[in-house]
Amino acid sequence: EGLGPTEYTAIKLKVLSWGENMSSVSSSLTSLDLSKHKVYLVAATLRPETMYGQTNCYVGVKIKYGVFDVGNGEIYIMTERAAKNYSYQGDFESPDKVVNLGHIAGNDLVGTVVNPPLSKYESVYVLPMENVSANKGTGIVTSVPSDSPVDFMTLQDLKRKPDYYHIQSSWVENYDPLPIIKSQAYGDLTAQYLCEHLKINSQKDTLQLDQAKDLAYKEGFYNGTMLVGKYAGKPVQEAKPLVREDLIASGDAFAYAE
Ligand code: A2H
Repeated sequence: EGLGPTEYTAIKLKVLSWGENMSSVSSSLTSLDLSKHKVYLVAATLRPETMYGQTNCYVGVKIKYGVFDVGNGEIYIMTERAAKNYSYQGDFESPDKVVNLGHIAGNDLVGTVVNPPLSKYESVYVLPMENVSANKGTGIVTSVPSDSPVDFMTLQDLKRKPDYYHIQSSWVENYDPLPIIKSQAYGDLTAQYLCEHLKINSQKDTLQLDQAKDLAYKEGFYNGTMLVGKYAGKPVQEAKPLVREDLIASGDAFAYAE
């Protein structure tokens, strides 16, 4: 990667209901009353302008997440590593303001329903992805299958083999990629175009997915136009920092660097 720190936008996906897998988790966490406590899965993104196209959220099933009371009346779920980094940033005067309430395995979060800010889909599912790294961002990825090739291929895998991935087909079948950005080269469903063009078959094709990621990112950034939202008609380059500022101002996101 580059020389400086990576400046992510941390997106807050509010937990609306826990999935069935949470029944195996310590009761102090599952009994957190979601009508009283504001609990969020926190996903790190480099493309805040794509949040209009969120269709689900991804976790690594084997990754260990922490549940953190961050002191402002909100509870964030992310890796312990990310919480530690975050505790030295933002509004915190001291890292001991962040209190670890317990741990959850990624697999326990699968099936949980969350609200993705700006998306047309108001409630989406937490789903398993093989390519989530525990050592990058928050360990949680919000899925934009219109513009992220790995998000698209993983969603395709889940739609094709729900039983194999231990998910219900109803968690994926009604969530199709949304056209949110268009470019001359790849149209308005960039990820699907590139996956078909490069003959990518599954989320396991990591080399081709890296290639598709680079192509999608460059074309989107330099030649993409927003199709939806407040900045519809504007170039992605212009919209990107504006959407980021809006998400932070509305309390739906915060800056996170590492
Ligand atoms: B991006 P970089 Cl639409 N493991 O957000 C694997 N991938 C992770 C991750 C983790 N722990 N944390 C974040 N990411 C993903 C949107 C998006 C992203 C689009 C297109 C491309 C894209 C929606 N998913 O990323 O290695 C997140 O997905 C490709 C640049 O730190 C995050 O931005 O450069 C990006 O990878 C961060 O990757």
